[in-house]
Amino acid sequence: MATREILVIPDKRLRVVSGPVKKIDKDIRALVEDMFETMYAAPGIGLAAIQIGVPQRVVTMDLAKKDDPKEPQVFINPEIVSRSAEASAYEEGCLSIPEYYEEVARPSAVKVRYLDLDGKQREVEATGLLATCLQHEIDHLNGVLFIDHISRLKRDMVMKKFKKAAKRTDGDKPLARDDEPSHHIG
Ligand code: K1U
Ligand code: ZN
Repeated sequence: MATREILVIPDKRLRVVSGPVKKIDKDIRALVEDMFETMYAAPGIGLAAIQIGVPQRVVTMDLAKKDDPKEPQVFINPEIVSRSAEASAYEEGCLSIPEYYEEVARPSAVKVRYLDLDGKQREVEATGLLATCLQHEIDHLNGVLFIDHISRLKRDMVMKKFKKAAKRTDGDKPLARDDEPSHHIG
């Protein structure tokens, strides 16, 4: 088990559409373990695999109240099969957009089909926080972020702030191969 680094905007990998899990094997089980460790450490109530750079359709979640026993849930290849016409707004956060919270309106109920860790097909009729969190995480699997559901003005402001922060910390990082300058002095 390991805690993995959570990608933060404007990291382009957060815009990748994740691929379906074909076989639930030991690698997927190890990924799920790492996702729970990373999610609990953050701390967060949900995590999509792409947030740790793995483009596979895997989501972990735990909506248990603070001080209550853990309620870990895994959703593999989740898909929304129906959504309510009625919408409700909930203040959302995102581990890939730290310390930014904004209200988002989404369908208040969704039916989600998914595979559990044993490969069994299941369905859940979600309302409340579970409905919000499932929609937020399934968005991640499709390269969509919750700021895509807010006004352009607010989104641009958030992106500007995080782009500036990324530029500041870029100087601290060693160059990756792709970032190496193409011309050298001396
Ligand atoms: O996907 C993520 O980035 C995780 C995100 C899930 C989420 C939160 C709220 C609404 C929709 C989806 C988070 O977990 S943000 C952190 C958070 O909400 C939280 C952290 C600690 C205690 C309670 C909540
Ligand atoms: Zn998120």
